[in-house]
Formats: sequence, structure tokens, C-alpha cells
Amino acid sequence: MNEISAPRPNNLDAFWMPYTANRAFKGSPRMLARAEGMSYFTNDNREVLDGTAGLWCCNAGHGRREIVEAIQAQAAVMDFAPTFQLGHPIAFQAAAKIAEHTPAGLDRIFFTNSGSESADTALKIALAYQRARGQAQRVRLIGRERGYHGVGFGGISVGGIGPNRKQFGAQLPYVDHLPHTHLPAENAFSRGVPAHGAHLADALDNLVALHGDTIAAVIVEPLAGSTGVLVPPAGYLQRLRALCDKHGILLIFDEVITGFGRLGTFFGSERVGVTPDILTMAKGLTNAAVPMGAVAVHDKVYRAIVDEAPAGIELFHGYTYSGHPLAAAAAVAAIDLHVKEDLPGRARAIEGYFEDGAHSLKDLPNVIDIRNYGLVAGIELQGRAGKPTDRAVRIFQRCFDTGLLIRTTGDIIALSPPLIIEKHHVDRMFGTLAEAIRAEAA
Ligand code: PXG
Repeated sequence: MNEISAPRPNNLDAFWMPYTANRAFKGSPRMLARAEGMSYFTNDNREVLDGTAGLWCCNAGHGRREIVEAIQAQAAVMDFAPTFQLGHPIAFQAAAKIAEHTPAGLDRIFFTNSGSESADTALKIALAYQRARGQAQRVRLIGRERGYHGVGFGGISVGGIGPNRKQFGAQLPYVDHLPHTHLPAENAFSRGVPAHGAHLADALDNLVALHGDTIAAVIVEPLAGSTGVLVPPAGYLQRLRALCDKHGILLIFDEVITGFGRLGTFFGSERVGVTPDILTMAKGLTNAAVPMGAVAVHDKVYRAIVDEAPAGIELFHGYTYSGHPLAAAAAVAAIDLHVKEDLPGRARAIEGYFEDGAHSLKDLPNVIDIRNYGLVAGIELQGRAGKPTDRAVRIFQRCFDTGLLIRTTGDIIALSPPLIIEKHHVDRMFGTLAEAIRAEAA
């Protein structure tokens, strides 16, 4: 047996960790052993309050018995069954349950296994739709600077985060980007939706002037999460919706983060008051207990593709695990929990307290902006001169050592706790974070 596969407990070599500084991590690992409710526990049984719902995904909190039991029961009944030319009940049940909560009209559900696959699926469906309705020249896809749509080739192409693209050379052709909506001079320290920036949507008019009728779809996150929490300016998404309609372009909302109660409504579309044509989801769909993503598609899009197709397969797309029984069982149980416990309502109820907690950090050293919406907060720090990310990375480590999990991206801290959070957790979260920010003041 070679060294790398030897079953010794401290062998960290084989796992090439995603989005991780592998060399630094393996020199000084942070290991989580179990999770319950609002907390993780390390392998030496230290509690770490989960300020990030895992990776924006365990919205109902950890270890929810209803979800665990649903997965166990389904595993015992049927582990796997194909959904290519065959069906099984729980996948149909999960789709119908999702459709009960998607915006009106978006009631056709295509299953994937992740947010990345959802983004690429949504882009492919948009292209197929334009072709089906006789607009085959519409091959162009528009994303937005600072957008994140996962790591597939479609997702990184329409995505707008430089480091996610620069290692990989060629990407999809026929892609362009809207400007991002970060306007710190006008909007710094806004509570909730910032007042300025609706006009940035008008850049779509410029792209149409450049590209004519070759644009198939625009994809944006209603609230940009990964890039460091950019809340949509008042009126911006409405304007984007109107311009898409004017120009015959589909609007895709990537709700991988904003779905499942994060903004205080089942989907973020409801909170922002704008309905897209296609909506992607993942993460909170199963409370992250089993990987699953989905794309909710407007009936008009589904019909154009399906009804217009010759007899046979209508869409040449799908994954072995689309509608996987264990994931579908987890999704049904997770959605039932959202309804039974009104998790979106809970998020909404504590949003004000959470917002006050976030903005209580305003006068701490190096804090240059605080942004929040729903149960999401971004705290932007002045980076250390010549050492970008260093301050945030050290604050992350300090928080972890003192019992709080946060996310950082660049020098921005992002918080997105489980929706079951209570006031005392909020106090603990911002108290621990404040200490860490102070400790890294120099
Ligand atoms: N779209 C959006 C809007 C996302 O936030 C994806 C797609 C991709 O999902 P998958 O399941 O393929 O990872 C995401 C994922 C962070 C962070 O720290 C955010 C994500 C993933 C990991 C870390 O902000 N978002």
C-alpha cells in the first residue's frame, strides 16, 4: 500500500480539498466531527457556532431528525433508480412540492445535483428555448461582474469573479457581462436594500445595442453572495426584468443562496418582488443533507421546448442522479420543515435584530462597509497594505478558535446563519466577531 492511501487517521494527503489553501490547511487542520442545531463540534469536542449554515445551505439547522429519518427510510426502500425513461414516486413528489413554493408559473422542475449543475442547466434550457421558438440566433449569455454561478464552464463563463476564471483559459464564447452593483461611495452602511444603483440595469440596453437580437438570457443572483454580499439596489431587478421583456431575453435568477428562506421568503424572488423566467436552486433544498439542485422553469419555456419537439426525447440533458431517491426524500422532508416551522417567517422575524447586530460593528477598526438583507450580512474590512485577504483570514481563524464559524472572501466577512437562530446566538456571533476584529486591528 502506498503512503497516500494508508488508512492512518492523520493522513490528509489524498483529499485535494476544494477552494482551500491545501498546504496551509494540512499544516494546521481544522476538523469538524459532528453538528447539531446551530453548532458544529470539532474533533476535540469544542463547540463552534455556525454563522454560515455550513456553506449557506443548512438553513433548518443541523441534524434535523425529520430529514435524517426520511433519508434512512428511503435508503432502505430503494437506494437508486434511474429517471431516464423510468420514474419513482419520491422524485415526482419532490418536484411537486418545490413547485408549490416557486413563483407563479415556474412550476416545471428539472433536477440536478448542485448549484453549478443548476446554473449550466438553466443556461442550456434558455438556449434550447430560444431555438425552439425560432430565435436560434440568440446564442449569447449575459452574466454580471462579481457574479457567482458555480464552477462548470457555463457558470464560470457568465460568472464575474476573476480568480475563478483566470486559471482556465478559454471559456464559453458569446458571453458578456453587466456591471456589478457595488457603489460604496453612495451606499456604504445601508441597512437592507441600498437606495442607489437601479440605473446600472440600463447597461443591458447598451449590450443589446452591441449584440442586437443575439442575446438568449441574462443570469444574476438576486443577492450576490459569494463575492461578498451585494444587496440589489432598490428598483434594479425590476428594471432588469423590464429590459429583458422589452428585448425578448430570458431572465434567470440564481437562487442557490437566496432560496429556502434566506431572505425571509421561500424564494428571494418573492422578497425582491421580481419573477424570473428560470430559477436555479440547490443548497437549502435538502438542507444540504444529500446533494441536490433543481431548476424551476416557467411553463411557457417548458412548453416551447417540449411541445415543439418531434416525438421522442425533448431535451437532451440530464444527470444519472437527477431526482436521486435519497436526495428527493431529503428535499421533501426539508421543505416540510420549512412549512411546519415557518422558517422563512422566522428569518423575517429576527432580521431586524440580526441587522442591528451586524451594524453594531460599524465603529470597529478597519470596518469600511456593512451590508445586510434577510439573514445575510457582509462586513467589509480595509485590507492590510500589500497583504490582501490577510486580515480576514486571521479573523476567520480567531473566530474559529473562539467558537464561531464565519466565511471570508477577499477582506469581506459573510454571515448567513441557519434560520433557526435565536437572539442569544446573534449576540454571541457578533460579540465573538467584534473581539476578533479588534484583535486584528493593527
Ligand atoms: N450559484 C450560486 C449563486 C452559488 O452561491 C453556486 C451557484 C454553486 O453551487 P455548488 O453547489 O455547485 O457549489 C453557488 C455556490 C461562499 C461559497 O463562501 C458560496 C458557494 C459555494 C461555496 C462557498 O460564499 N456558492
